[in-house]
Amino acid sequence: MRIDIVTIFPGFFDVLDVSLLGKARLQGLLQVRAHDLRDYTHDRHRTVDDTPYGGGAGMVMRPEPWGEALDDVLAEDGDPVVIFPSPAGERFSQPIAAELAQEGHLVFACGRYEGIDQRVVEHTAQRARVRELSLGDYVLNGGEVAALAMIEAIARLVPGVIGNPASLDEESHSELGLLEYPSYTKPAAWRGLEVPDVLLSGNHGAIARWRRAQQEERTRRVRPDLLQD
Ligand code: JBK
Repeated sequence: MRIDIVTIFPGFFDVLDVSLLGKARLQGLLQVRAHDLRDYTHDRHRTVDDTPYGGGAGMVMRPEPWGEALDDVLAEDGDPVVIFPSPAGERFSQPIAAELAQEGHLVFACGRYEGIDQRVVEHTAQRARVRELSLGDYVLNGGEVAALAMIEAIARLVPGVIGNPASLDEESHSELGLLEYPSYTKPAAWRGLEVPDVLLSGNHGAIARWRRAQQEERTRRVRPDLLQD
């Protein structure tokens, strides 16, 4: 999978050099390139923003540098999906991550300030598949951190990136709408706290039932919204 990112902070994406995704890049499973939006400006101050038409607080990203940056990135091979992380987008989720993991090429367009001139999204949709995706209902300073979270969620589902695909199966529980059960490892007693007896019993049926009951209890308690439908 190839991932291009357009941002005024390419350094944000240096973290993709480490851990599992760093290894996937070294193995050639993942190619990531961060492009500096300011390289597509032509004025001395490399200006990427301006005041909003209609008034209001904050600044809006000007369309021209975005147009040129996306011209460049989209001129290359393939049939990419262009993702605009935005609090006004559709909610990102595990099924969307799984869908995007099937793609050969993703482009993340990371806006700052009050967002990007909407015509950039509109124009891009005339030449590529576009998704406006939101990580959640809170305020970030820009799309970069949201893009990083989405990239991690998507890239780990690319075949070969995770060493043990069985760990992906277990997580499908969360896709099925329940939170995960609590996990424990050695020692069996630690600072006066014990691992639940059933997990030491060797009774696989009892363990599976206990874990399922824990998932249901946790979900009812902290995420009752997942049980609604
Ligand atoms: C938010 O994807 N988001 O959730 C996002 C992107 C850019 C700015 C934001 O405030 N929430």
